[in-house]
Amino acid sequence: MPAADLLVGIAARQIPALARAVSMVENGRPGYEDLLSALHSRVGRAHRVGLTGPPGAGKSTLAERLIHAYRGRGRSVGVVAVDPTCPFTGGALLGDSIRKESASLDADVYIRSMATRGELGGLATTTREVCDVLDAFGFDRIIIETVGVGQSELSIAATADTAVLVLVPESGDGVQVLKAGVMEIADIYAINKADRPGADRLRNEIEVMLGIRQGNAFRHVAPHHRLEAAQPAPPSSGPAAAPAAWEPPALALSALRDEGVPALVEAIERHAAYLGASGELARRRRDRLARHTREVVDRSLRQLVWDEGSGEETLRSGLAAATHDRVNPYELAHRILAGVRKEMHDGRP
Ligand SMILES: Nc1nc2c(ncn2[C@@H]2O[C@H](COP(=O)(O)OP(=O)(O)OP(=O)(O)O)[C@@H](O)[C@H]2O)c(=O)[nH]1
Ligand SMILES: [Mg+2]
Repeated sequence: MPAADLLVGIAARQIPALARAVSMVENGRPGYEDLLSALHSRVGRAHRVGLTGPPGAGKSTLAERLIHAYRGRGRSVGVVAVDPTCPFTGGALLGDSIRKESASLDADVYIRSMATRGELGGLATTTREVCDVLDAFGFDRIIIETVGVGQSELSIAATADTAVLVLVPESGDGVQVLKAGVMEIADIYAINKADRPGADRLRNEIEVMLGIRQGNAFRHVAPHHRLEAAQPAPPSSGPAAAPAAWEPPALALSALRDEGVPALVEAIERHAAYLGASGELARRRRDRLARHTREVVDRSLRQLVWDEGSGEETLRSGLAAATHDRVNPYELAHRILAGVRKEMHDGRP
């Protein structure tokens, strides 16, 4: 399908056009940057929620609960699952109604699994761009599921507006996780599988740790920290009521039993309101725009040197010309770059 038809299809909210556009971006097929560029004016309306956490923490189960919750509020939802070890089946929890809706023309739910490919950092860019396509399509909420708590996963999580870190009682010492700096990025801590023992302890540790960060170790800690205590927050009276600083809540829930999910939805909505009212959303998006632009330039430069220019050729001939221990990588790199500069100067490639 030509890009122009894709644009028309996306404007008409047709799922097949969306699916094709996402594949085009995911695989970096010719013309994908032009497509993204053409869609750009429609990007920025969706609120993006990152679900990050260790393998098997229940992120997909939770994502499906969130889909239901959002649908109940009349919101449309797109989901991007990055390299899940247990891919979405679109089945276990998603009812027939939602699967049917996905197939209909005016779809309100779309779930997409992405396989890991490309080098580190590249995946974050591609994920962001796939989310941009979903955003342009008009989804109100976009959920990004990433497995793991390493740097590369966190860089994907950082493309979200609201980062939810999903932990489980088995995650072990919550304080260790915090100390590792892994949790710095989270706006909301979701302790899933609270139907199992240990959730209260983990939640307590997280709250104490967050309190210490904010200079008051016990500010967060409720008199008791049971699952039943995780009630929805009082509804905020609109964006004007948003606090001056965001205090990341730690919520216990059970995605499996569908307990505590409304409180999570409420926290996400409160965070969205906070971001808007505090100016933080505009700031984050500006930062992300700068980072994204740099990434696009980096990507184009790599392409210019290695794919379109003579870089690969110079590298190969340089390696072939001498025994390996004689090749000076700095000299060779300089030669490669000099070659590319000359090509640019001469109007090639
Ligand atoms: N006991 C309990 N099990 C749960 C809960 N939520 C999810 N699970 C189970 O945990 C397992 C993993 O759930 P997933 O939703 O696939 O977890 P995930 O984090 O998406 O997994 P990956 O994408 O592979 O990292 C499944 O067997 C779920 O049924 C929960 O709240 N309590
Ligand atoms: Mg999953």
